Amino acid sequence: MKGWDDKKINRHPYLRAAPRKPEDLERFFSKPPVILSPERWPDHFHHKGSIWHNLYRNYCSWGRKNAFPLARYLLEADVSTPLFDSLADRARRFPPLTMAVVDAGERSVLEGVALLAMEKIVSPILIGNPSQIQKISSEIGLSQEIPVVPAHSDEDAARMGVGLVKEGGIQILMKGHSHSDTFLHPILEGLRRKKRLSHVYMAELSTYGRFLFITDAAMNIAPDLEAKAQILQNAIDMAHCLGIQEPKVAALSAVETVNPRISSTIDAACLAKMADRGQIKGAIVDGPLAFDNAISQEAAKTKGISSPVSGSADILLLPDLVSGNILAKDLEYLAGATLAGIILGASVPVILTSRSDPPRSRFLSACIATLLWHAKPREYDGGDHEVPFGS
Ligand code: COD
Repeated sequence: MKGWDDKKINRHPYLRAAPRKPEDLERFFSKPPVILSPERWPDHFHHKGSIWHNLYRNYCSWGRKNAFPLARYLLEADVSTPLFDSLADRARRFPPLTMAVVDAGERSVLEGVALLAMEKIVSPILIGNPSQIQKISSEIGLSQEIPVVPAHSDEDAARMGVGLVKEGGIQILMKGHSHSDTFLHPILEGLRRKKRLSHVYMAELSTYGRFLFITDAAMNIAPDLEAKAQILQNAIDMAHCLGIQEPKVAALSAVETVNPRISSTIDAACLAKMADRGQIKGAIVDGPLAFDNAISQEAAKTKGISSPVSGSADILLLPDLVSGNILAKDLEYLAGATLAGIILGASVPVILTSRSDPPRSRFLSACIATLLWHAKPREYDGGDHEVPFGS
């Protein structure tokens, strides 16, 4: 598993002692909690407001029962993500929203939920197989007081999640271990509004000083120009909600010149012109751009391109789901990006991360969902769920 890297574990006295198998839990919990003493942590632990600081503070009040998910979280938190940390801090200031988790009976899903519940970012409701949920919850020290709604299959769980949102009182919906398409069908049927639904991966990388919004890598398979314009507007609105006032958008293709044989170059050029004419609002859009000249001014200079977006793109609009998905996972696995994933345009913010994404991605996605909900509470709170897209 990605997070369980022996080199990383051995760097920290606490993690070295953390259990790697459920059987080790007993032995681990019998040790005195002094292993979590701040003197033994790295320097950045001491920064007030840092993840490490918050976790230590919370650990003191949660007790040792929660040490296991905490250890996992710390392991993954051994990546510096100042941008995500500051958004998480903003989310901590709000009272917890209620979040339903569809198909929750899987370890990394429940570890993400445990972190969120412990930090009181959300109040979770779990949907899925009750005995599976109970077994994993007790292994990881997740409170037994979290409500569980039984479901017999992932389709059943997705339908129930959508049903609960429509009944009211659920402000965020999270995909657990179900397949994306199984999760998305009932959402399209039940939570569609006037907007097209689209997905954004937010990526933070140590090599790039700002967030990268990657869209659409998980929902719209082969969008046409009209769909791309809507996907882009959703991402721009999301950036505004998170405080990026005039995001810079790179409409990506393989090259930076229009080539009639590469249709994504034509779409990208049209999107840039649509933004010039006010058909897409609130962003500086340029395209076509190739990935290198979108994120590197040097690369753009070498190719003789002068673009206000080069080197400082906030949003990457991808030609299709396949290229977007490969880019997001490349960044995650080869460049160490931390990702959060959100579906926009539904009647509540919907969290969609890959099933292999770590608990920390789920945690950060829920922080983003919280901020989005609070940025537009009237839009999300009790709106009409039945307005079909395109009508
Ligand atoms: N927003 C709003 N309405 C939509 C959207 C959208 N993004 N997509 C389709 N619709 C509407 C259509 O207009 C139509 O009225 C109805 O929904 C059904 O449309 P279909 O038949 O094209 O859609 P489905 O239900 O067959 O498929 C929709 C999915 C989102 C499930 C599909 O596009 C899909 O499987 N996407 C990829 C999901 C995935 O596997 N991701 C993996 C990466 S994690």
